[in-house]
Amino acid sequence: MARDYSRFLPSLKGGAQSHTPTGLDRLGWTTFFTQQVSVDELVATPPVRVTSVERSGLGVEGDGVRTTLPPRDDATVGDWLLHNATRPGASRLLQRKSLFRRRAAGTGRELQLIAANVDTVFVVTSCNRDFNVARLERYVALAFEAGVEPVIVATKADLTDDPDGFAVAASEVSASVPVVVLDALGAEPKEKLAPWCKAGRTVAFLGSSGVGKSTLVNALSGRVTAATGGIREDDDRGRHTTTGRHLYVLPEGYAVLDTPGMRELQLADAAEGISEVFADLADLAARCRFSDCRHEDEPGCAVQAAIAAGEVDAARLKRWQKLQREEAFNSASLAERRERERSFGRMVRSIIKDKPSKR
Ligand SMILES: Nc1nc2c(ncn2[C@@H]2O[C@H](COP(=O)(O)OP(=O)(O)O)[C@@H](O)[C@H]2O)c(=O)[nH]1
Ligand SMILES: [Mg+2]
Ligand SMILES: [Zn+2]
Repeated sequence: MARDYSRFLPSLKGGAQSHTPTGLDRLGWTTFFTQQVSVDELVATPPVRVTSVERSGLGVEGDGVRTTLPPRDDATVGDWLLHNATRPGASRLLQRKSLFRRRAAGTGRELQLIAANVDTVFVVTSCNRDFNVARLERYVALAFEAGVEPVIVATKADLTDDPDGFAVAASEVSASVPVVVLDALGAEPKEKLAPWCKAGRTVAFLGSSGVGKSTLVNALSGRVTAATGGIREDDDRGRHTTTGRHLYVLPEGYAVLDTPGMRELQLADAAEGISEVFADLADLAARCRFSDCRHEDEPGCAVQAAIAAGEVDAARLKRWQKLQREEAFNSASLAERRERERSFGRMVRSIIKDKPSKR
């Protein structure tokens, strides 16, 4: 029996897309996901994308489907699920192209899922006191670690005399990260961000509160989609409040994610992302005489040699080392906590085993 499942096959094959995508395409469905699913599964459990996460459940959207699934910890906004209409809780979560996570603030410090299947993240700062190279490096490392392409966007170009100075400073974060400087309230955003806002793609915004993320979302969508101006989306401890994260599917056929501002961003399990941002330094370090070189006063240090030659900024080395220390501390404490939990489990099991009644 021939079944028509052509609507599940992405019609976008990359390259120039002149047509407006329909159905699942506009939600970001690609062959990456088709490959994970059998035809029978596609028909029985059609794909839906998580467009919002609330305490009460997951808002999902598919081709002709818009519903709410029971809350679950393993899914986040941007995820794809195979919608099981008879047992919604059993809907299968598909493997992700990319995943943003962060260490939760507070005592538990567990990893929180922020967003899945994002193609490009606009790391937003503004041409004012928010601008901070160390913070940009941190966000870009997070993006690299997540498997997402970062683009630095510096807003409020209209409020500075020196937009070019900010552009130059931002371009020093990483040679492989594009930089866009713009006035988010002006006419520029759509055109300047167009190279990354293509049909079938998903873009997201990261950055501190007040830098203009929601303003950009509204500029792209051409209407008021997200609330702007001092709306508290994140409490003092960096927890998301119920105003949550939303994925907006725009008429142009790409999806935009507006994430709450993140006041504290601790990197954990992000060693690769950090090495990618500081690839220039990591390459140099590989040429130091000692493999455990601290790049201080060791003989044969290629990093210090590059600093002496004026090829590398000493402050950049300091920021790299600080981020590495922080990441190592956070990752180690996670590993230690897991180990404590394991040994506690072992102890409980041995107590149960040694109970007098068992003898
Ligand atoms: N002059 C100017 N104001 C901006 C620009 N971008 C954002 N704003 C203003 O900055 C405030 C915070 O913007 P919002 O989009 O809410 O920031 P978010 O917290 O990152 O979502 C709002 O009052 C915006 O109108 C810009 O490029 N130029
Ligand atoms: Mg906002
Ligand atoms: Zn060295």
